[in-house]
Amino acid sequence: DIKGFVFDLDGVITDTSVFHSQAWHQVADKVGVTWDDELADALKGISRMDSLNLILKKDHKENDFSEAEKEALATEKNDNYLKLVNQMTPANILPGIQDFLATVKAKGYLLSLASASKNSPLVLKKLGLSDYFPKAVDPATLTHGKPDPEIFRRGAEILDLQPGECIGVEDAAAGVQSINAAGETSIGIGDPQILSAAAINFTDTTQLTLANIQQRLA
Ligand code: G16
Ligand code: MG
Repeated sequence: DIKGFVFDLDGVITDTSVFHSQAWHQVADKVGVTWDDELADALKGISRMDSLNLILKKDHKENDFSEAEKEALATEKNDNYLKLVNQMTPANILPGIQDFLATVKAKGYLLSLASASKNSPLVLKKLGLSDYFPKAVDPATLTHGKPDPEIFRRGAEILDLQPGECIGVEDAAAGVQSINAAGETSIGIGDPQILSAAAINFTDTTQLTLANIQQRLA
């Protein structure tokens, strides 16, 4: 029986995946790496440093920067990102998400957060959703990022649930892989071709309802 939901944040609860992309795009331009949609998708769910390394690798620039220079580029991306986050309000919650959270909470399901983002507490606060997520995996404590199962496994653990009792909700291919490898039921929200590994595909957040989930699992 499903007893809990382990949520990704960026791209599922809110549209910050666009902000992450915008912030990285500026850094890519600066280092002379060509930006495209495929790169933007590959960065979803990937930690800050891993993202920078992926960007540099795309145009074979991974050896062109010292560790200190890479730290500076990652900080620059985060500064770009925080400028966008600081303008956020509850209007940035994706459609249907607030209703879904309220419904599952009222029905007694447990909720936890499995976001790779070190900015997730701030983002939840800007959205007014912190109270739904008293339990969150701290990404700073992880050994491996998505697609490794560690983050979603911990998302179940902090709820005292077995992975089989949890549904993980993701917008990134790396995140869906992490959910599946953790032994949870995966919901992928977004392009069904990119998220084909998900047990359940929804094209957008308005489809995320308990009725739709029950229908797809039946
Ligand atoms: C998110 C984003 C990624 C971002 C990562 C780290 O993961 O999808 O693009 O690189 O967090 O974010 P930060 O630089 O803020 O620590 P998720 O897991 O919430 O989708
Ligand atoms: Mg995401």
